[in-house]
Amino acid sequence: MLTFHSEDTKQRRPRIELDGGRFVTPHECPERVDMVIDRVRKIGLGEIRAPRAYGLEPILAVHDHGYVAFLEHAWDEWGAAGLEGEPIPSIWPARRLRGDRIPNSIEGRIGYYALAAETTLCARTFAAAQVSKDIALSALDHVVQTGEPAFGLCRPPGHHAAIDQYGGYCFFNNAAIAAQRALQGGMGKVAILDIDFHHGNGTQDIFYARDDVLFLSLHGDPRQEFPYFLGFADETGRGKGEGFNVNYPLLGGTDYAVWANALEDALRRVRAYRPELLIVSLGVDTFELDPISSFKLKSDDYLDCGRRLKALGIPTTFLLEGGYAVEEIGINVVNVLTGFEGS
Ligand code: OKP
Ligand code: ZN
Repeated sequence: MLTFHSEDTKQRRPRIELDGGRFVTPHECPERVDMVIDRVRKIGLGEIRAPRAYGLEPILAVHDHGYVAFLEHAWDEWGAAGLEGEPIPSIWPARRLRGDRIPNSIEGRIGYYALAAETTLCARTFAAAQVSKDIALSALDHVVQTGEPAFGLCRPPGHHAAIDQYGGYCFFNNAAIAAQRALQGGMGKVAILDIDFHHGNGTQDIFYARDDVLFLSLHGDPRQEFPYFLGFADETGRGKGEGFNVNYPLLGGTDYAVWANALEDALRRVRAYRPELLIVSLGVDTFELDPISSFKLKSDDYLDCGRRLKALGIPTTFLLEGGYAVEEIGINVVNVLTGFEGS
């Protein structure tokens, strides 16, 4: 299987993450990419290719223009306002505040466009997020052109990025941008299966009222886990999107037997939908040793997961989302891919 990769994703190196009342070294770090690409090389998964540049247009096909412009300039504006450190929000349009007014001040606007505060902006965030999207689109194009699977080693991840909100380490929704391009290229139906530990609230947001993208997500129950305010089982879509959004909230401690049961239900629904393309939002923070998650998957379970995905027989694009057990992220991600390849 081809891997699409660029060292330029590592240009984003935030120094702080707000985690439970203290600032820690960010979990979503550039070393994650090194570990995955090392493993791809070590086991000889296949050729590693650089992405091509697609520009802003495919981003603007799913994200709000003002949001994208905000991300482009936020770092410079923060500094120009005399603010120090990394841009981080401190106020939001919470209930009964005006959510329909966009402030001029950078401190106001960052709260308007952020959905959470753990993720700081830093120099080159916009550049890295663009490269991440280029990796996703390059992988997508390869799958569309050849029918062969491909892996996009995306970083930063994308699935929390909503139409006009960033957070949860995500800025541009790589999976959604890829799905939208596939549809614009003439496909009728695309399925996005999100197996990251966290609910893909951004992907759900973008396609919630549409029937041309089936979105399914297996994740930690939002009563217990980030993003807390979306990802419940009763969110099934709106309008003509009714029935095309499927959430599987699972309790902390979930092991592979329980998780695979939910996966099989999701795969049954994918089959019934008969998509021309499957995009897998591939997070491996379901791993038992993940530092911020609470599922109990083991490294060998990812091989089995890959085999089950392969059994669908649908052209498949894998895009990296989360996974923060840095020592094992390469093994776990590549296990899904080798399981898929049947090796
Ligand atoms: C991004 B992705 C831990 C809180 C978790 C943010 C999680 C973002 C996950 N104390 N905060 O992997 O889905
Ligand atoms: Zn996650």
